Amino acid sequence: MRRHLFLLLLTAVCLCSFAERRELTGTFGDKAVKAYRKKIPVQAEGFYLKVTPSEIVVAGRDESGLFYGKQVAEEIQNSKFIIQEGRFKEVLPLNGDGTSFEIRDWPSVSCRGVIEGFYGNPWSHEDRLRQFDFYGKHRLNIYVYGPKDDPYHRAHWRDPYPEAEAARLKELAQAAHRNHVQFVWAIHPGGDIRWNKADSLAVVNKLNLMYGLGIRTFAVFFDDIGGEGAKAEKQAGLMNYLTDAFVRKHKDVQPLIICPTQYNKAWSSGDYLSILGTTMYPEVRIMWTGNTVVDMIERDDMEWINAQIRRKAFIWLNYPVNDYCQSRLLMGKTYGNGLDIADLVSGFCSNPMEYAEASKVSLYSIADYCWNMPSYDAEQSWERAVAELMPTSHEAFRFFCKNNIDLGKTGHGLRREGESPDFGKVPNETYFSRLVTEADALLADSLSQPEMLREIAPWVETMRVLGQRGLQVLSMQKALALQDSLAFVAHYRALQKLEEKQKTIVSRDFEGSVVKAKPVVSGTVVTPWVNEEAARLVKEYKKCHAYGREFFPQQVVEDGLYYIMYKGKYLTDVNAAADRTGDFPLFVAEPDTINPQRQLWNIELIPATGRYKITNAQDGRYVNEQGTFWRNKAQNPFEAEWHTFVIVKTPEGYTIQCGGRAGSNYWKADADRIKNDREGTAFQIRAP
Ligand code: LOG
Repeated sequence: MRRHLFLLLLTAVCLCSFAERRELTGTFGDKAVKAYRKKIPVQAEGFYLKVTPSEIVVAGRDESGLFYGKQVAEEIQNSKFIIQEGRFKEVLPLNGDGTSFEIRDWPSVSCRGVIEGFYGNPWSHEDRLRQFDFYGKHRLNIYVYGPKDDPYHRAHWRDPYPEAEAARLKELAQAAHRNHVQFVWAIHPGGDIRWNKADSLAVVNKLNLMYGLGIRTFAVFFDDIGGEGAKAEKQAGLMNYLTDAFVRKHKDVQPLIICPTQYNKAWSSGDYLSILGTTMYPEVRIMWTGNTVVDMIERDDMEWINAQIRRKAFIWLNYPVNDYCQSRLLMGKTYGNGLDIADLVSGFCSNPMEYAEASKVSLYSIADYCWNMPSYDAEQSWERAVAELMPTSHEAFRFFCKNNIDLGKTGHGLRREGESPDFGKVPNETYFSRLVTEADALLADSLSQPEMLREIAPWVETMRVLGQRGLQVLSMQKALALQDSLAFVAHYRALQKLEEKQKTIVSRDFEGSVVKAKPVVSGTVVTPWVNEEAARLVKEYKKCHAYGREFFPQQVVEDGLYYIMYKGKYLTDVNAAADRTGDFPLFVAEPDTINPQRQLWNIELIPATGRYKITNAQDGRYVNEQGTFWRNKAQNPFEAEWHTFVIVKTPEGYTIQCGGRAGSNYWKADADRIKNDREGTAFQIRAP
């Protein structure tokens, strides 16, 4: 409580600044700050700050500490100083009114930063320059250069950079160093390396060229490869060779960093990791993404990997990278990493999105987390990031971010909670209108944060279209309730126009772009609701109205009951028994006159997938991709994602193909039953 009051007082006092104070600055050994030596934190990059109405003292443990301390001093001098609980490790009042105090601060993690390690469009030169200023300001101190689609990093790792690109890298290294950011250049030779002298020299040669550009720290990546290049002994041998033949030949080169092939627990097997751990020089740092490729890091996980590699792992956090879910922007809060792992890591880097500015929302929090880990508060940090990054349209940007949080289902499994939290169970006009108006507000503000806006514009535009689509769907709901078919069809056609417009929106449509994403906004909450509700309303409408049929998408098979036939035989539920699993329907020559339902199939378009569900009319069981009945409410409940089919009309009949997570095989008639096969059978589907 006392501390709270003091912080409040202090903020107030600092905001109404004093006339310029006398400044005394220096690093640990300097005479100017000799009197304060004992107060300077012992940790590298730490600083001590003393503020009184007439004086500011900034004493850094080293140059970086001084650099960070001076930034705080500048905030104080410019009356921009805001202090919140947990911002600094120690704040000590020197008097009762908040006018005089001391701050001692230092980082929790010694290597904190960013690894540009994603697939897709690498960041531009200007993106990177802006990043380094941002890192300096937020005390991130390492940047690892390793964009997968830079040919001189990976595909053509032996080749030198063309002159113009080399010059740019030199400029980048300088800009990084100016901001007290270590610039690490990574080489990715594992795809085609031959384990011989010539290729070892080729790596040394390349590193020497990069050294010539002013780069002083290097990494070697072996991720996402197989075959010869993936051998632990060979990789460890190369790292040791490079340490001897290159690193130790230069006084100013830092120890190497390796990204191993087995860079996460799920992909680790055999003695790969322990070979690295035992044979590679202990100063070589080893990167690690956690229990899986995309994972948040906890203490137990660190203990496990550190024991394998006999050193502290260097974390490569695959967040907010979106190269495997390119339609989504990950603008939510950065949460889930343990607050107690600082002493177990040798470094902590985030792999961001190819959208450099948009990534800053998360990188801001990565910086907070790494600087003062025990006090990290994901929510508060996110709020501050959002406010800082879009000061003029803060509310609109905040709303935009809240609608771009989750990744959806991906092979890597990470989900992020809290998307579109105010959408509600019964969607209403207010929310959809807000999607439109906040998008307009952001687009209108493109001058104040042009780089951010340029990146997110396709998503902002999509947010607006999504709002407009939602409004049309609500109007369709009303028209249907009023049995007003004219209005219903008119709104449906307006919706179609918006969908056409949505299809034209792509990101990164510049020359040479590797990836053009199709933006999706609120892909977990609002977008599926709009899509599914529209499809559901059309189905309802078609049940009782004929007007406007030509405007609705043609269904290959209209919802209803059908025979599914092959060579004149009827697909039949011979053991009709609800809630049973594992038996299968058979093709039977005779029509069933006693239980005709057993030969009738309910074929129904499911709005959530746009594919068909096929169930038997007798007992409601569905047939899965294997051609087997599968219905057990507890263990095998119907899931549209898995159990719906694409039906296509061919000259010979209809093919039935699995969709979504069940793969893409077809139903194939095999003797008297259905099997799952790469090639399909043309079935007859006809109404009774
Ligand atoms: C790649 C990385 C990519 C990320 C996410 C590592 C070590 N390597 O699965 O370049 O950005 O996952 O897609 C990776 O994470 N491979």
